[in-house]
Amino acid sequence: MNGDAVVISHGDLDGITSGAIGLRVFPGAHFYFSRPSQIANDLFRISKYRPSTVSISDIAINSRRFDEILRALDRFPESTTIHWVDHHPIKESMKKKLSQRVRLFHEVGPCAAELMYRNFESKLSERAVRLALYGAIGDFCDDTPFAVKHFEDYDKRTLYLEAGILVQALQEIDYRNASKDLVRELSLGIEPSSMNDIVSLAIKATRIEHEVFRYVKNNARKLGPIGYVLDIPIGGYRGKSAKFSAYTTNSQVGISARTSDDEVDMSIRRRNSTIDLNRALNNVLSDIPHAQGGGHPAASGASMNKADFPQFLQALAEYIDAFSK
Ligand SMILES: [Mn+2]
Repeated sequence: MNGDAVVISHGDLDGITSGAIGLRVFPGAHFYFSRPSQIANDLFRISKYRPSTVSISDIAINSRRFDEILRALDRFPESTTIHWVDHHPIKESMKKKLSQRVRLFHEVGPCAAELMYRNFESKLSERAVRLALYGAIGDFCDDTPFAVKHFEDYDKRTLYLEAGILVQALQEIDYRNASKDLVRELSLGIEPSSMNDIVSLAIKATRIEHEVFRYVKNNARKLGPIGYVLDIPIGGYRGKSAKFSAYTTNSQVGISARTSDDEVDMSIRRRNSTIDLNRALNNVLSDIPHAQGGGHPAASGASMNKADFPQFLQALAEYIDAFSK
């Protein structure tokens, strides 16, 4: 693979659609999934192949791993062009440092797929707009000027159906294997409604989601402004069950947590609130050793030692109460 192009993206719908746009810009590129905790390692590995181009999309830059990422970027030959397109919050100082080596296209608000489209627009056909819109729907970034303008060009309801099929099917796909094919198919312009296996999975996932809702309704607990549910008896559905926890307990923030051995890992969502969850976590987690987390203002995640979870809930509840006053 020496000298080839490489596209790296995240495993959720925005990641998959921004990756598919990457494959349209760089046809024949190798495709890999990554995530914030893995990207430095993945870049180290890929640098050995001296690729001509690397396109990274929808991968948040973790401040704890920033130095590692810079070291990995230094391993690439000068001749490698590296594009990094992302929409997760990042410190201005890190942005500057990163820009010395990569072509950074960063904006908070739009999804990564929209940013990929806008960054490479001159090399893309109109088909890629639909991918950008599916990513926007997937990441709840469908109210940007770009998205609103382009929804007018199609029947928006059909776009939501196509994107909804993908969102739902992704709950039931082992993303490292099966979704690689999905990225390829999307990059070829195949619509989700034409992928029989994806449609079946989407229906299955939707039925399971209704069960998850009933489970959360019966099992979510409340601590002040937080509704939370522990260890739902089914894999995945974490963002959804976090959201349901907030609603079914009439709370501003919902958490769905999964415990394993000594660790607890959770998805966090807000409901009828403007609180910035990424900022809240930065604040609250700094007092908890070995904890990490962050993400978007409306959707974040965190992990920590199981024993610290009650203290975390209490601290987050106090932070939310102080914010709402
Ligand atoms: Mn995203």
